[in-house]
Order: sequence, then structure tokens, then C-alpha cells
Amino acid sequence: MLEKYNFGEIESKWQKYWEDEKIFRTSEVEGKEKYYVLEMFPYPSGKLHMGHVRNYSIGDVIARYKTMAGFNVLHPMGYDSFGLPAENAAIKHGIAPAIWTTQNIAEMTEQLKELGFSYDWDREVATCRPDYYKWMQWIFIQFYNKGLAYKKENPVNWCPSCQTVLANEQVVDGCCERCKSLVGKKELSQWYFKITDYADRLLDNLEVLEGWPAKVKTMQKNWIGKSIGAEVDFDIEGYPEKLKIFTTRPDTLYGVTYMVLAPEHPFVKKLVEGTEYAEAVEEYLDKVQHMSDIERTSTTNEKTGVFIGKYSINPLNGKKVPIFISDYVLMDYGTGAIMAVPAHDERDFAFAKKFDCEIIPVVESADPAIDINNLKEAFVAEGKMINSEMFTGLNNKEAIIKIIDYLEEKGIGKKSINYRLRDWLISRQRYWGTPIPMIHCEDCGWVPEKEENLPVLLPTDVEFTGKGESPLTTSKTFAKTTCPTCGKEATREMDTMDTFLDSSWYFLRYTDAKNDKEAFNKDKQKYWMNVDQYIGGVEHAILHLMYARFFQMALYDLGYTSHEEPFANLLTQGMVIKDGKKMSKSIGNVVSPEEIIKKYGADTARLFILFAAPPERELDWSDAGVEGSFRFINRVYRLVYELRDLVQDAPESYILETEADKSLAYEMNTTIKKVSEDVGGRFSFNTAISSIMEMVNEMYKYKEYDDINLGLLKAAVNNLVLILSPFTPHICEEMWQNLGHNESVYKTSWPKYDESALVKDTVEIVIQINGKVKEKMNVANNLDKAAFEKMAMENDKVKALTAGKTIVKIIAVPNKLLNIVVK
Ligand code: ANZ
Ligand code: ZN
Repeated sequence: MLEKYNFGEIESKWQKYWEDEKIFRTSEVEGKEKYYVLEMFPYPSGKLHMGHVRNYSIGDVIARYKTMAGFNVLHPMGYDSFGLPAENAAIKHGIAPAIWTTQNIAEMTEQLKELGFSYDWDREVATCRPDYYKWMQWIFIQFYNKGLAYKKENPVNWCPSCQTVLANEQVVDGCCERCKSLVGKKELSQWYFKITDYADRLLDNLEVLEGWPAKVKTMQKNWIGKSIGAEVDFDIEGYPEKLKIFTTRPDTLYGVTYMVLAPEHPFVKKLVEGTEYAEAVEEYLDKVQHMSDIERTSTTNEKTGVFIGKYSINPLNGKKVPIFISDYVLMDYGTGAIMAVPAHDERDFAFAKKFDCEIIPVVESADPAIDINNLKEAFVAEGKMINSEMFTGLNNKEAIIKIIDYLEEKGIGKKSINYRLRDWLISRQRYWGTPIPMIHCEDCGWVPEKEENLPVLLPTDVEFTGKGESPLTTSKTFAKTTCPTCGKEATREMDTMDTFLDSSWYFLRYTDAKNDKEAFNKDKQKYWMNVDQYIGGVEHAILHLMYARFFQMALYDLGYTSHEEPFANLLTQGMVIKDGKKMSKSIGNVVSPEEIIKKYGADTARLFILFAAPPERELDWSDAGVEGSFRFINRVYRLVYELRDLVQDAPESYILETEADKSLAYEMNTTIKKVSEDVGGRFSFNTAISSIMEMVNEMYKYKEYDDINLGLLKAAVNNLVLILSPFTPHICEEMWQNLGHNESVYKTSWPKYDESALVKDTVEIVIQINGKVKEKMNVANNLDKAAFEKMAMENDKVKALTAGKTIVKIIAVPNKLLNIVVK
């Protein structure tokens, strides 16, 4: 052991050892309790950022702790390696996506190894490799055969800059999530997954995911957006067809004063054909086409619309009301038509004010301050029914049920449920993704590729222009094939899969990453799944986590998985910020992991990140904090360096004799207990680390006593190294070896604490006179108030200081302090 802490040497030494000895390789061990800890795998951009380091440090502490605590731990890593950046590099720099990606993977792997993460690298997956995407294609075919994949012509979100289709989930505020361009609409024939078949299960199962943050569950719930209401048939004056509307407020039927159709509603053309309204409607439709759904439904936008010259009849009271079209009604929700109740709906209220429509209140507020006949805004709360014939007087919640019954009885409507969740659009007009393994035959239609012909390989003879259709169409070899059913000439699908598919089952592949006969073996997934602890950014709260749940459920229904839910517990780590802002190139506040590793070593980087904030919170990067962590590591190193020879020959057992012995034993045992609980249960790493820091302080104090107990000191030093090892693994291996141990610290059991040493015999108390501290003394723990006061008053110094004075009052706080007020 060198006198000076040389992190560079120590870290590369132990990284090599772990790799050579395959310390972190795992396999199924029957009878040993398994623990699967997983961090979201990265996109191989080439460089790790601090967000990655944080994510993976959290996972690594858990994995190392669980290993030492006796679990059979699975802790894998891989790469989500299909996607746009590789293709953009091809367009810009002419470098093949496969080569660009492979280089990046190599660089990132090196960085991950430099940080000392305990991955079983034998299980590494990269989604762009044929041995992975072969099984992606196989899963697609299973979904297709089960009726979960279908092709449909539809207006889709189209990013004019990325030249590709986007899922609804990838459109943020009407803009492309990736390049921020304004998204338009385009008619295209596309592949979809029927995730809507799973809407109720995805929603209901949230209840049993007790280990998920409430925030994430709420986001998923809102995304699924289940609305219970009714469908009601309105008549259209002069037309035989019924106008179907969806409402969540059938209780407001008597307050309907106009109707609104989505501008794209199929009735609209028919209703205005040949009338004076046709032109205005046409113009309006044109304008709406370029707007995103978010803009259209915003409650703050000025309302626009066009009266189409026709009227509708309310089936409950026969009232005749005008029909409008307006952008705030969307075609692909409900029935694409609404009944408008301005008295009780915000958007209807704004529209009615602008277009001078009637406002009829039908629910009265209990609050006398609200003048229901002269509303300043829509009244949306609960209340008592008014102006509603036989339903008047009911509570409006009751009325909802009664009115639905009545509609059903009369055959003019029925209970109806709507979801915001849409089917998942999975085709992309992109090169760097899994080819969709479907073949189109003129006679047989769409036919899946035969299983023995998988994988359908990505061709390499393609051009990257960044424009137009899928780059696969430029390959001379790819399209032409034969029909798997009839053998006739046929063409391949030329779109590739959304990369969110690849990341929807990688956790299953890790359980059996090398299998070339199956996507994963059923027994192996059964042994390892589900993931006990998943860790990643909250930005994946909806998309990735919803898709992965859907895959897991669909594969469960197909009989391939044994759990319905993939992730038992979820931890979403906070962002890493600097100077109060997210680290970003444009702000210029990025701290690169490489820089920190070079200057202080990986152990310091890890310790700082884990110590600076609880995992769910934002982490404010601080150079002083990094320095502090480095100093602490040095302090531990010096302590072990100084004591290593002394304790090696010391006895394995010890008897506590002096007060100092008892105090150190107490410190050691409480620290082991605290670290075990903080790391094993609450993931409160920062408090665990600060208790280790206190223990180190106590050890520094203890070693200066004349009368030291070497057996005890030996236990303390060994335990210190063990409990620190999940955080700073390299230096702990080094110290462990130098303390005379032959095996890796990770082959050693997590230390146990002595329950009986957790109570202190004595406590230090403070004595104040008139509020000023005058004396400290040790007294027996948990003395009652009277005994405590007596002890303190018998102290010599206290006696001297109070001699000849009048004692006005004594305030005693047992185990803490005694304040004597004198005159
Ligand atoms: C009448 C009514 C009265 C409504 C009232 C609300 C309040 P959620 O909760 O999102 O499901 N709606 C129905 N289809 C629509 C569409 N395609 N585009 C825009 N809005 C639509 O909202 C359901 C409510 O949103 C429905 O209930 C309907 O307005 C409107 F005091 O009907 B309601
Ligand atoms: Zn055919």
C-alpha cells in the first residue's frame, strides 16, 4: 500500500481484476434469492454525461450492496443503439450508421468501465445488432399473429424537418420532440400496435405498483385518460342521420344551446354542400389543418368557428339549436362532435360569448356568491340540478346516472367510455431501425416473413439524403422477395420500427442475452423477472414505461413471460444541475465525467454524486463538494494506511472495557445499522455516507487513546471498508487487500451489527449556568429527571460556580442538558 492515495493506479488495477476474474458474472442459482437491478440503458451518443453517471452510480450501490447482503444479483448493461443521430451522422459526414454506432459503443463501454460499475458484461445487448433485432422482428410477428399489429391509412403527425412520422407521444406542444419543428399532418399507410386493447389493464394495474412514485403513476393515468360518460343521439333538422355526441356531463343535457362538429367531421361536407356556407367552411378547414391538437384544444386561445346553417334537435326537450364547426372539437376523440353547454364548460362559455349563443344554467352552486343567471365564467363544480324538468332538484352526480338510464330506456343514448390513449404508431421512414418483417404480396396481402428467414437484415446499399421516403427504398436488393405464402414475387415493407419497441423488452433479453434459439428462455426470465429495482430519468415516465408495460403484458398473454408487470419498483432520479440550471452545452455549464475522473478518480466522482443529494432530488454540482469528497476518501485511506499492520495481528474478538471502547463499539454498530437501512431500504445514500463520515471521526479520536483495544479497532477498520465499498469500490478493494484479505470485498458478506451495542451506557450532557455552557459530563443513559438533576448538581465545578448564589430555577432535559438560573 502506497503512503499516498494514487487513485489512477488503484482504479485501473481493480477494474482489470474485476474483468479478468469476472467478479460480476451471474447465473441462475436455485434456492438463492435473486435481485434484479436495472438502470435505463443509454443511447450510444459516444460520451457519458453526468446524468448517466448519477443514474448508474445509484444502481451500482444497490447492486453491490445486495450482492454483499447475500442476494443473487443481476445487474446488466447495454445500448439502445438504433435511432436518428447515427443516421444524421451518415447524412452529414458520410459515415455508415453501423460504424458510427460501433465506435460510440466502444467508447461508452470504456467510460462505464472506468467508473467501476459492477455490470455482468457477458449479458451486454445492443439493439442494432442482428442477434437482438432478429428477436425484435420475431416479437413483432407474434404480435401480428395475435392481431396486435395492423396497418392503417391515417392522417399522421409528420415532421417536415426529420421527414418522418411521429407518434402522438413525440409531439410536444405541437412541435417535433427532437428537432422542435412545427408538426403537420400527412395521409400515410402505417403500422400500429393495438395498445388501446390494454388501456384498462395498463390503468388498473397501476394500483398494484406500490413501488412506483405516485407522480409517475398519475402521469400514466392521465395519459391513458379514461373518461366515463354517455353517447347521445341528436336529430339534425331535415336529415335522416343522427348526430352522435360524446359527453362526460349528461347531467347538463338541458343546458345545451348549440352543437359543434370537428371541422373534419364527415357530416360537414354533406350539410353545407351547395349552400352559401360551403365556402366559409372550406376556408376554415384549410386553416385548421396546420394546427396541432394542443393548440386546438387550448383553453386560453381565442375561440374561432363557423355556423354551418343547420340545426339540431335536443332529444330530451326538443329544443332546436344551431350547429357550428370549430377547431376545439377534435375528430379523433369521442365521436368528433359535441353538445355545447356554455354555462358549465369553460371552452363552450368562451365560444358562446364570442358567437353570442344562449347560456342556460342547469346546475346551481351552493355558494350564494355565484349568480347562476349571470355567470362571469362557466360553473364547473358540483351542485343541484335546475331547469331540467323531472331531474330538477337532484344532485348533479346522481343526475348523471339517472339521465344515462333514461337515455338507454328511450333508446336515444348509452353509457360510453373514451380513452385519450391512441394506438401506437410504430412505422418510421428511417434507415437506422429494425426492419419491419412484413412482405406485401398482390394476392395474399400482408404476410409475415418466415421465422427461419429472420432476421430481415438491414441492407447496406442505401443512400442517405435525409429527404422523402424510407432510405430502404434506395436499396437495389432489399425490396424484392417472394411471398412466404404463395411464392409469387412480392415486396418487403420498407419502413423500420420506432426505437421505442427495442427498449420495450431489453430487460427480458438480459435474462438470456446469448440465446440464439429464442428471444429469451422461459425459465430464465421466470427466475430473474420481474425487475426488482428499475432506475432512470422521469422523462421516461410515460412513453418508455408505458410501452414496456404493454410489451410485458402482451408477451404474458402470449405465454412467454410469467409476470404481467415488468418493474416492481421504480426510482426516478433527479437532474444534475450546475449554477441552478440543467447542464447543457448552450449554457456552457457542462462538467464532463472524464474531466472529474482524471482529476480525482472515479471513486470521488461516485461519492460526490451519491452524497450531494437524495437520488430523487435535483443534484446541484459543486466543485467544493467534489473536493470535500476527495478529502474524505484521502482521510479514510490515511487511517487504513496507518492502522493496517497494527490490526492485522490483532485478535478477532474483543471485550469492551473502557468508556472509549464502548463509545466506539456503539458508533460502529449504529453506523452499520444505519447504512444497511439507508442503502438497503430507503436508498438514502447521502445520510448513509454522512454516518460513515462520523464513524471515521470517532476512529481518528479513538486511535489516539493510550489504552486501545486492537480487536475492536480491527473490527472497526474492516467494517468501515465493507460498508463504504458500495460507494467507492476501487479504494475499498485496495484497502481490503492491504488489511490482509485475499478475496474481493464483494465476495465478503455485509457486516452484521450487534443489537446489544446499540444502546449507549452513558451520554454526554451539557450544563449551563444562566444559559452559558460551563461544563460537560458523562452520565448514565436515560436517567429520569430527578436523578439526572441530582447527578449534575453534585458536579464539583457546578458546586463551585453556584456557591453563595441563589438558585432561581433549574431546567433539566434528560440525556441533553441542565440549565441553572442563578442570581
Ligand atoms: C357536454 C359538456 C358539458 C361537457 C359540460 C363538459 C362539460 P374528457 O374529460 O377529456 O373526456 N368533448 C367530447 N368530445 C370532444 C372532442 N372530440 N373534442 C373536444 N372536446 C370534446 O372530456 C369530455 C368532454 O369534452 C365532453 O363532455 C365534451 O364536452 C368534450 F358542462 O359534453 B362535454
Ligand atoms: Zn402471396
